[in-house]
Amino acid sequence: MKPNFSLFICFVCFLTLQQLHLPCFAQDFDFFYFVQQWPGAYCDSRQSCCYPKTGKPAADFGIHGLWPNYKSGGWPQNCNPDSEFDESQISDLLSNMQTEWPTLSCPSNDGVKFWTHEWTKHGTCAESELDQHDYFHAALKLKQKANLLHALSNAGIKPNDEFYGLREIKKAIEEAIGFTPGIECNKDSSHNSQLYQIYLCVDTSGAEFIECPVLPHGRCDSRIQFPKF
Ligand code: U2P
Repeated sequence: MKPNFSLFICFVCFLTLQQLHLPCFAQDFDFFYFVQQWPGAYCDSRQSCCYPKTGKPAADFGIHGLWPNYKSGGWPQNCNPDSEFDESQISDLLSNMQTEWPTLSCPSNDGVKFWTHEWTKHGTCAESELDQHDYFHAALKLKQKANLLHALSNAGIKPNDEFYGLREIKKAIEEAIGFTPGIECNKDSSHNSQLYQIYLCVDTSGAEFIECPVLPHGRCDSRIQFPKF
């Protein structure tokens, strides 16, 4: 009797989802990581770096991605193989994408490969909240709102190859944005720990910064280098 009843409930749920036109792949998530990378650290490491076809990016943080995440730690990925990256949906954003979300991978390219990867792996897991245009637009707006380089330079922290306290860097960003960031480091060829990526947490609408439910493990020393670019 009981198993049949569960089956019936499942069937009713399925019919309701169909009525609401909710896709069956709809996957929930708890918050976004908005991740920005410092090009000086990407290039000054063991991995190779190539400037985009449009030329050397500005000495500023570049967007890496807007990643749906779970409070428990993990994250969904590659949620909808049928949803392809479509440049025509973001044609009004492309010139901003080139300056704010530049690719640094080799061989040199125009960025479409990077944006396709980010959409396919991460963006498709947020489609219940943001369509493709909204997703990329949200990331561009967050970059402007965070203005990380300004927050750091206001506190005297500049990309000049000097070393700064990890706590000092976190404090400068917290004072400017109101929330504690996650900091990820990598190593240069002399094994110096350097500022590589900054993680800010964002609500599921993609518009508001929030306190991070969980912070990534950053692999940083207590003093880290802010390399020139
Ligand atoms: O950390 C290495 C790579 O794992 C992916 N990552 C990491 C943390 C997280 O919360 N979500 C996530 O996707 C990133 O992969 P990418 O988007 O670059 O392919 C990250 O670079």
